[in-house]
Amino acid sequence: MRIVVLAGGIGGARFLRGLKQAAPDAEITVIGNTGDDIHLFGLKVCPDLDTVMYTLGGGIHEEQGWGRAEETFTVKEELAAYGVGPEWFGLGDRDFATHIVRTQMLGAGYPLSAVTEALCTRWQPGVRLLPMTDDRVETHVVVDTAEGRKAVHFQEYWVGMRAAVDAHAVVPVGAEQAKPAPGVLDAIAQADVVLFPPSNPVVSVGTILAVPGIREAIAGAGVPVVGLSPLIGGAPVRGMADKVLAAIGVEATAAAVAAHYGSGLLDGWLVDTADAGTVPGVEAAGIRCRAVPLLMSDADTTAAMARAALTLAEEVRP
Ligand code: FO1
Repeated sequence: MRIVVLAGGIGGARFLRGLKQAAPDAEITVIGNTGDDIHLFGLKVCPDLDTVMYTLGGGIHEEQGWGRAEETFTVKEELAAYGVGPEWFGLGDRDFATHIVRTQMLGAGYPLSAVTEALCTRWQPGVRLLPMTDDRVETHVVVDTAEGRKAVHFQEYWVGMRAAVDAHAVVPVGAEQAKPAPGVLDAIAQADVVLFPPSNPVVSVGTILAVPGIREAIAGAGVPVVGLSPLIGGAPVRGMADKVLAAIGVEATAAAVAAHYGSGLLDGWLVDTADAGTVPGVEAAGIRCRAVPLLMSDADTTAAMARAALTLAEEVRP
């Protein structure tokens, strides 16, 4: 079975671990969000691609869900000693090596997709990890600051400001000019099922869908598209998805996110048992809906979620 998964960071990566356990023989292609990418210290950092690669490759810092395990921060301390910031983004020594290799290869003319493939040769994530595009896309968030209303890089909003201020708009800068990376449209065309994991629907899945051609390819693939709600009981399980959902005028509920993706895209939607009351409403919107436990508390629960998504996909298969 060929499965395509649109993944962001922590939630998507954790779901993928369960999907691999639930469907060990499946051929999984991950279309990774690159809107979170940031240039720091002359290096290109790809947080969502690295989170998937490290999580599935066994190198992730498990509690954090990002960055490497057994990390040290000597380089970061030395940079701070020179007064070179930003200090709010915690890049560890092991993680720096990934960004140095990536930046070196990009500088030699390799596209991000080739660089990602090369990095995955070391990590063997057990999935094909494709960036959504090889072109530069950076998500910026419009906030009010002491200097007035301005757009800041997503990481500055998410990490630097801890999303403590309201987001007035979320803009994937460069998305309109971006092209799907090599292999992305083919993977969607050949997929037996497409999954939207519990990633951030605005800055992760939403950013991937903003690359011209990707949404259309998924909507037109004629195969089941099934999503899993990143919200349980009206709140994000982790992260601050509610902050960016508010920016686009979408209520932070499982049903509202399903409606946001729309029945033109989604065939099935899994909500947590806590939100079982929303099932009829989602089904009335033309999206088959089931309530199952969605808290990825351990590997077996996550695998059960993945199995439920694949089962729902078979139920809605045209
Ligand atoms: N998230 C934080 O909350 N604090 C950090 O200092 C931080 C550093 C960091 C470094 C590398 C990396 O790949 C991810 C990092 N993240 C950090 C997480 C990152 O902001 C998010 O994983 C994604 O951008 C959102 O999914």
